[in-house]
Amino acid sequence: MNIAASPSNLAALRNDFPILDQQLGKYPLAYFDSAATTQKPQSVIDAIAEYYQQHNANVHRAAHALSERATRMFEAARECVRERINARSTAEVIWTRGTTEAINLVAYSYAGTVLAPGDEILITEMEHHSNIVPWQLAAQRAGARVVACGITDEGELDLDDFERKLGEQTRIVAFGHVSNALGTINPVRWLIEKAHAAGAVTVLDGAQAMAHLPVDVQALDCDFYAFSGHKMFGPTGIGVLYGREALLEAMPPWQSGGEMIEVVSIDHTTFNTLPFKFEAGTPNIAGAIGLGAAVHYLNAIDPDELAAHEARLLALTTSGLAQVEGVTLVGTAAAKTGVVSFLVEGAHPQDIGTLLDQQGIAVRAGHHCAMPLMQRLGIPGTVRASLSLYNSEHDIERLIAGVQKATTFL
Ligand code: C6P
Repeated sequence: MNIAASPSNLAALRNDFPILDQQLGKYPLAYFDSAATTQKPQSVIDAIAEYYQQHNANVHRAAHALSERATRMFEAARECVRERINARSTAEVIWTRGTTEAINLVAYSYAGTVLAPGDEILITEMEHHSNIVPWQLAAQRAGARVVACGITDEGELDLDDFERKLGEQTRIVAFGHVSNALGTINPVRWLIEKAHAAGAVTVLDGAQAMAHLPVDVQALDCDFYAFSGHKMFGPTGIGVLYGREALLEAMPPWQSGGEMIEVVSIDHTTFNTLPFKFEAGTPNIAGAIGLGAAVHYLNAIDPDELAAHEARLLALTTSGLAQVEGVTLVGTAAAKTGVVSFLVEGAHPQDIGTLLDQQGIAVRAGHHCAMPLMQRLGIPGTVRASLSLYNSEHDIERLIAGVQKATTFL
C-alpha cells in the first residue's frame, strides 16, 4: 500500500483523495461535510476493488482457497481496528453497520437485560438522535426513564448538572465523545469515572472522534464505544461496537441466524463465541476490509501533525467567519474538533447552504440529527462546516468569501 499522506505535505495528501480534484460548474469542489461522511483515500478504494477483483468469497464457511483468503483479510481488518483502539482482544471488536446499529445493539441486548422499572439512562442534550432514540425505546420496553444532562450556552456539558442527575437509579450513561453539531470534545475520562463511581455502565458514541483523536478504550476505561467506518475514511455500511469482554459474554444475542450459532437443532440453539455471537448473517466483508485500509491510512499519519493541522484550520475558520457581518457562531467550547456551526442573520441555514453549493462549497445545513440540541439553543438549525485532514487554507478562504458573498444576496 502506497501512503504518502502527511498534513505537512498537503498537496500529496490531497492527491490521495481523488474525489477532491473536481469542478462543480465553474468552481472547484471545497468539501466541508466530513462530519456527515469523510472522503475516501485511493488506498481504501483500491482495497475494496482488489477484494472484489481477486478474493471475493464468503467468510468462515467454505473449504476453498478464496474463502480462506477472504476470511484472513476480514479478520486481519478486525485486528487492525483492535490495535487502533487498543481493545484487549478481537473478541471485543464487533462489526456493525455503523454507529447507529452499534448503539442499538447495546440498547437491545445489554439494556434489555439490566433495565428495570424506575431505572434511568443518563444521556446529554447534545446527543445525535442515534444516541437518544435507542435509549427511549429501551426505556419504554423496561419502564425506565431517559434523563439528559444540560449544556451551557457555549455548547459544553454542564458538569454540575451531570453530577446532579447521576444517581443510584442510573444504570447506563451514554454520551458522545465529540458533538457532531458543535464539535465539542467532551471530558470523557471524567464522565466515565463519575459514571463508574455511581455504578453505571458507559456507552460512548465515538462517531465524530475516530477521524480526529487517538482513541484508546483501555485508557478511557469505557464499557462500550461505537463508531462508523465512513466517518474515518472507510466505506459506508460498516462500523464497530467495542465492548468490554465480560459484558459482551453476559449479553444475549441480538439479531440471530447464520454465523452467530454454534449448534442448532429444531428446538434449541447454542451460540458462537465472541465476537461472532453478535454478527448474524453474512457480514459486510468488503466494508470491513475497506475499514482496515482506512485504519492503515490513519496509522500512517502523525497524530501530532494531524492535531496541529486541524487546530490551525479550525482557528482560521472560526476567526474568519466571526468577522463576516451578520454571522453568529454556534458552539464555542474550549475543546473542539474542526466543526464550525453558524447562523447568518435573516437567513435560513438551508438558503446559505444552497448559496454556498452554487459556489462549489459543500456544507451541511439543518438540525444535524440533533433536534434536542437545537431546541435547547432555541434555533431551527445551523450551517455546519466540518473540516478534515484534507482541507486546505485555500478551502477556508473560499468558505469565508463564499459566506460573505451569500450575505450580499440576502
Ligand atoms: N452524523 C452528521 O452529519 P451512522 O449514520 O450510524 O454512521 O452515524 C450516526 C451518528 C451517530 N453519532 C454521531 C455523533 C453522528 O455524528 C452520527 C452521524 C452525521 O453529523 C449524519 S446525521
